[in-house]
Amino acid sequence: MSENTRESVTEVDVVIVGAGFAGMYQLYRLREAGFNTTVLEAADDVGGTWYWNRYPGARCDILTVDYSYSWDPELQKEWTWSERYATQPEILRYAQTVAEKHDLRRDIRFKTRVQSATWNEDTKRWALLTDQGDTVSAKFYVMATGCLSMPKVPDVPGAGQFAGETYFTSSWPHEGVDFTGKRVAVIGTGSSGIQSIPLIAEDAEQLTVFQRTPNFSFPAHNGPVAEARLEEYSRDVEAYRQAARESLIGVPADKPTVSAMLVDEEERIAAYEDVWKTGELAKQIKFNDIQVNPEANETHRQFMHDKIRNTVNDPDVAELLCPTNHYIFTKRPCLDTNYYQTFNLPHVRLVDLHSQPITSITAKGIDIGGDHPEQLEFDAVVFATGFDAMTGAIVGVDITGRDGATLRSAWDEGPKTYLGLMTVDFPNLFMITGPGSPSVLSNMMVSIEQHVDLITDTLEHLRSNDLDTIEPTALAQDRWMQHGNDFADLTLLPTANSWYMGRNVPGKPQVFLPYVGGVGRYRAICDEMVERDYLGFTVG
Ligand code: FAD
Ligand code: N01
Repeated sequence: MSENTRESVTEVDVVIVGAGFAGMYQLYRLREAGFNTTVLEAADDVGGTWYWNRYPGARCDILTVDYSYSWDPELQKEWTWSERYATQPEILRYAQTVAEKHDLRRDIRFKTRVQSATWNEDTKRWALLTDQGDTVSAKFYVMATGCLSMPKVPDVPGAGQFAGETYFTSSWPHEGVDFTGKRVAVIGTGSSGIQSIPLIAEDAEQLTVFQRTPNFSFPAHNGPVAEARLEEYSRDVEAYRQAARESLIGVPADKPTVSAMLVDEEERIAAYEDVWKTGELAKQIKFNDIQVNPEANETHRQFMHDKIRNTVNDPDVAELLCPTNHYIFTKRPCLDTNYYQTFNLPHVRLVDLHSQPITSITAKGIDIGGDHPEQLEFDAVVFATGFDAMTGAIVGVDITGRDGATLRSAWDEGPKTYLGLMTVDFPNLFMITGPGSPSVLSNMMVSIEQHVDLITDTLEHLRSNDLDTIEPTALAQDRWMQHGNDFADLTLLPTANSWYMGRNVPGKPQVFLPYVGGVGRYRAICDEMVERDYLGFTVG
């Protein structure tokens, strides 16, 4: 019998699904704590996001000195990032270096996708069935499957009919793509589209960008990390990291204390100019009412419109690029290099899908309708259409908990969690940066490390107290969801058609997915929960 047959069962203490930054650190911590742990990963190497998203221009949008692990002081000292926002290959190399240094790969099974997971109430164990036909049985099960790892299925009429080259930014070919001399279409103008469009335009003979919603994008001003910024970081790295853990979004930054409506226009514009010149996501919100007061928000939105109008030569194209249907910072803002300038190039065209909607993708290209229907022909079509964010990869596994409860049904009307960590009826199942935690509203590295530390400490607590299971109470879960929704509703964030609200995926329940309270506040809540003997959890 081969090792991987349906009858083959591997027994471990903990199974982790996913070998991105979350799964890698979780493996390290659990191994150090003496838990027999295995990781199952669909890809053929570590890196997660940075393994899959290899499109031209892929970079992080949090300065990489911040977007890096803090748990390996030696690595922290030795590793130097070559740019403010490192490229995907450099971040992937970093993940691979960590895997090598800590010999992580020996406990990771690559090319193994988890299909289902079932809780057995008698044995108090999870059984995970893989696409290799074998089962991994574990007492504890950690989903480190990522928030932006399940690509959205293209909901464009005729998708799949195109006979030319088709690419997805979310699973770009490892060998790269040569667009030289080609007629290329890019669908989508979120962060992935905005990063890749200028570079695709450099090579393509013709580039047509299909835009449904324009986004706010700031110049990244990439280059070496400024000396002053490096100094701020290296003066006392541990203090800097601690400040990140206690901050709003996981990067040390002053909290705005002044209303945009209480300063004069000159001061406001100077603040917005500063944001434009700095290109740092973590330092973009200059006034305390930008995310809560439409009038205040409008002042920053108008500033951005002026910047776009001053950059794009054709006034009609500039207007199309000005976001008017959502407030600034209610969708994740983008960082770019020459995005708006790209529309000044003679071989680049912008198609506004509101006036000329896609009627169908055809074998030869894309047909658009409206008052001026056209049949456009392409050699390559790039989908930069995003992800089924935060819940997609979790419910992508067929998870069955106590008494046959399925996670898909439990989350029918939107995800329900306590602290974004666990769900009622699914004992011993943890989610790293799950819905209901700060997660994608933060520097993910900080949120990942906090969840991994919390999960590891929890498993150690159970072990040292001879306890087998942990699960939230229904009351705690209900109250946490209520708190998260109430908090989000105090802001403008739920008003946008964003993936934060699940509005990008047809039929997905519309609830605000991450916790808006900030990483510092959330950490304090988790710490208090532990101090009060796992308040809101039933342990047994
Ligand atoms: P991932 O890196 O997504 O890893 C999840 C892994 O789980 C994947 O390897 C996947 O193959 C595997 N997996 C999923 N389902 C299964 C299954 N059923 N069976 C087996 N394996 C499975 N965040 C920031 O904070 N700053 C940034 O600058 C930033 N830039 C980003 C840029 C891009 C292009 C994208 C897409 C996201 C970015 N993010 C950024 C968010 C990013 O996803 C996180 O920062 C972080 O990398 C997530 O790590 P993770 O380990 O939680 O998940
Ligand atoms: O995805 P998105 P993404 N027809 O959902 C459009 C992180 N990230 O991969 O807005 C036509 O933002 C869609 O239009 P609309 C970051 O957190 C970071 O770009 O739904 N268009 C939108 O324009 C980011 O927020 C970086 O109207 C369709 C685009 O496709 C998150 O990942 C880089 C369509 C999708 O944008 C997701 O970013 C990359 C359709 N049927 C990603 N369906 C950094 O810079 C969708 N669209 C660090």
